[in-house]
Amino acid sequence: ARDRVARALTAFDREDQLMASPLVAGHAVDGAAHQVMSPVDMARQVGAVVDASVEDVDTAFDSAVAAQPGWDRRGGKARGAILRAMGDAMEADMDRLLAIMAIEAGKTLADGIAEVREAVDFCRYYAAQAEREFDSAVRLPGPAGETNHLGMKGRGVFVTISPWNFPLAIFAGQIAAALAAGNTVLAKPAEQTPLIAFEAVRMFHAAGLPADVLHLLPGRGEIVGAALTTDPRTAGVAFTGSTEVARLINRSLAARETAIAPLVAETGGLNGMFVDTTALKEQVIDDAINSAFGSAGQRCSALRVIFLPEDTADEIIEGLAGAMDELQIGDPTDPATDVGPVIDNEAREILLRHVERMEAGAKIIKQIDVGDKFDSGFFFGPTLVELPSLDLLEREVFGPILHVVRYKRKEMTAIAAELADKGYGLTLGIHSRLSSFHRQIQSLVPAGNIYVNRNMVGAVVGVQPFGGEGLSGTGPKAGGPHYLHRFAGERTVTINIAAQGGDPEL
Ligand code: UN1
Repeated sequence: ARDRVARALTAFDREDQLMASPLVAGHAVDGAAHQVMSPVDMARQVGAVVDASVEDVDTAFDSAVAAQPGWDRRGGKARGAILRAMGDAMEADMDRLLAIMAIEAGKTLADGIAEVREAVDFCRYYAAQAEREFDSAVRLPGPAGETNHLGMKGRGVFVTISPWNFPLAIFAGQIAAALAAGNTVLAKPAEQTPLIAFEAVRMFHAAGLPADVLHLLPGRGEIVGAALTTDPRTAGVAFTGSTEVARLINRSLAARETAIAPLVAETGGLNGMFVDTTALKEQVIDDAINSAFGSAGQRCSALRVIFLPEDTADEIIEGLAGAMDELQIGDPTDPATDVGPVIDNEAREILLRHVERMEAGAKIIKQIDVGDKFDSGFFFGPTLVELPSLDLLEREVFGPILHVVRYKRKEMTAIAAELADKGYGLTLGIHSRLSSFHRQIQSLVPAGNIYVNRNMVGAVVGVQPFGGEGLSGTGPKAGGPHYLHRFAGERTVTINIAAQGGDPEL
């Protein structure tokens, strides 16, 4: 794999530049391009992107509205076949996708491989569901003299707005779900990662998706995102990103005088891991390091606060600090690298300010020095902070910072309740050999995904459906059996069979 990625990177180096632009009904829109920079090497321009204009959004809507009934009528099997072809294409072109994500998003090779697999899994999972559930209505029991059938169809034009931290898996996953359910799609990628998105949309079209069924609209949230979510033609929005932006989208949708549209939102988390004295310490350390610092902590599922019992806290903290020394930080295209850069300067500034604030009220136990890498790319040393209380942590901190809180046995319930009060509910880790402890923590802390005696990131499509509650999102869970239903309209058809001379099915 290493050689193949190296070849893909070399091929990539030779290209003058990668370009991304709006793709409206298959046409790459021309315009003034601005630079896409790499988080790995600040001096390096990776490519350029032309942002969509409000007129492009309008044209894309016209085209997608016209194409939707035909796409829906094709049926689940035909739609599934195209999604499967897309999955196969991504699998076959994995090296190129890894290379683009490493340079544009700073993804390590291990993370990139997992991400391409996840994107492929999403396509196949939703394809299978479309094939199974969308071509026939379910007959329901009812009174004699009539038949009742429940069927599903697309809602119309779905808007997808995706994050830079999973610029392929979540981008393609949202699109695949909306398409599988019979919608046409207007997709807005994150501002930081238009290049991989452009590549993915071209691959969807090459896999047989008609050009008017999926449109790409890169650009800023304030302009393109706002145009997409205020438009009366939007039948629904799938969004992954911050809680604040999910609220804005909700308001935009609600302010329209057209159809009341669903929002499928997957937002932030303030994820905790609760450890008791029966936990296996080596396992705790391994899982905490992986969950907090993997992907440079840039996952909504990542561990942010570990709660340690006072009897074993010192030993575990020492183990965590030791394990942090072993982390390889640097070039994401080097297979030995564990932690790449954070996405951009703004992201790093927020982390730096957070640590400054922590220096006042908390104790910085350890911060890895990234040396001169700090000046070449947006690297940020993994940091371990001990908090006197949870009061200092109000919201999600998106990066490689792990907070520790020590607790006395009799304070445990109160501390868990304090975490619950923050209002998030995404992932939760529990390390203990007592099932009574598992049950107690689960009853105290809201979470959509609970991981017991293991790490808490990397939910597998179809196996660990993923999504949160409260400030963390609306559900239903991505990669789970109910997700597609939120993208679909249900239709109940009741027929008075006496009036047409008998049950047509008998
Ligand atoms: C996100 O980080 O935006 O389980 C969500 C996981 C991933 C998280 C994706 N599914 O780690």
